[in-house]
Amino acid sequence: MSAVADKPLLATVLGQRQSRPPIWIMRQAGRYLPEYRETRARSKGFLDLCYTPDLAVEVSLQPLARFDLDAAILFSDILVIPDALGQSVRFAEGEGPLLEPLSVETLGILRPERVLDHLAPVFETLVRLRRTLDGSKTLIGFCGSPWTVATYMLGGKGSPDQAAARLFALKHPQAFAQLMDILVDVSVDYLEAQFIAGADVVQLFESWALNLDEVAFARHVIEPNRRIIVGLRQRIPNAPIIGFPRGAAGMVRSYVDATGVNMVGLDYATPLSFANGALPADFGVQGNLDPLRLVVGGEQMEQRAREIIDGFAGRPHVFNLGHGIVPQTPIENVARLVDLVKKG
Ligand code: 1CP
Repeated sequence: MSAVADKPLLATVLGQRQSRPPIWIMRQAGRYLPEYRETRARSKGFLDLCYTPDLAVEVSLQPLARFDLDAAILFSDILVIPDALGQSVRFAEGEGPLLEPLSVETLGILRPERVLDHLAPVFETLVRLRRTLDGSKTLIGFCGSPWTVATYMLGGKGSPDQAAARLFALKHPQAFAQLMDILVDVSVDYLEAQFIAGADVVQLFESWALNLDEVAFARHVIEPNRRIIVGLRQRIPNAPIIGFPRGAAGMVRSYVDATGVNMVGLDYATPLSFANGALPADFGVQGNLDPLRLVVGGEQMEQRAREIIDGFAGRPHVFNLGHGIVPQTPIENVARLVDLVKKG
């Protein structure tokens, strides 16, 4: 980790308020950029892109070549973990990910001991990014949180209600706990290795923290994220961590208090007044513009972006979307948003 003071985004995650919020954009490298599609076409497939440092570095830096963003995020995916564990993971062109769903009987195929070796190219990508990046830019590593990764491992693909994982957790609590233990342990190793390779901060993507009752939320979201953070900080003291529990709603304060994240990412359905009321006055937030406002641009985007900046002006704030940027986003709208956030 290099000097915090030189990196406005890292400093904000660590609790320092800035006169203008720093900005990065979730899923900033990817399909809305023609240069990404060009690099993707040169690869042998999406996972090959993630595991080829030359290409992954190129793709990670593409958004920073166009826009004055304050951070680069490692180009990879949350599903490299099931792949590294030995589960079959495919990314069909133009579709989402497809996994061979796990069952109680097939849990035993998972091989935690091979994860770090399998993911060595990801660490190499971070080492090279660290060397290349300007000193003012924050380098973000990440992993999927255990519940979110488990929804794909059990359901085989993204689903609107995560029913496969919710049913599995209710019907087979012991097998489910075993799976979560594996994911917690490998995530600690994986994130530790990302810091050693040069990440300044990591984000825990809990993209499917929706649709859980409070008991399940405490058990499947709060507790595993807390265990990852405790485990990680035993190895990397004070490791800077952003948690993004999408859909946490009324559970956001419990999540923040129990997990120990430095900053919480808010989805776009979270009202600014609710967040300000629920969170401690000096606690940092990231977010939370609706990605579809970025598709439409103009006043629909600008007015809301200003409301968000004003709404969180009293606390550390990293500007971001409230979920990932979508492929149909016009590039000129991204340029305008970055300009507005940085200059007003
Ligand atoms: O065909 C292609 O080129 C693949 C499209 C793509 C890309 C560009 C996928 C498949 N993943 C990614 C990159 C990615 N994914 C990054 C890289 C860096 C960046 O942010 O720029 C990151 C951080 C992710 C994280 C990720 N993958 C999440 C969490 C964030 C979120 O958006 O909720 C999730 C849920 C995934 C799974 C995944 N991988 C890819 C897709 C299309 C999906 C979502 C599938 C679904 O709908 O459930």
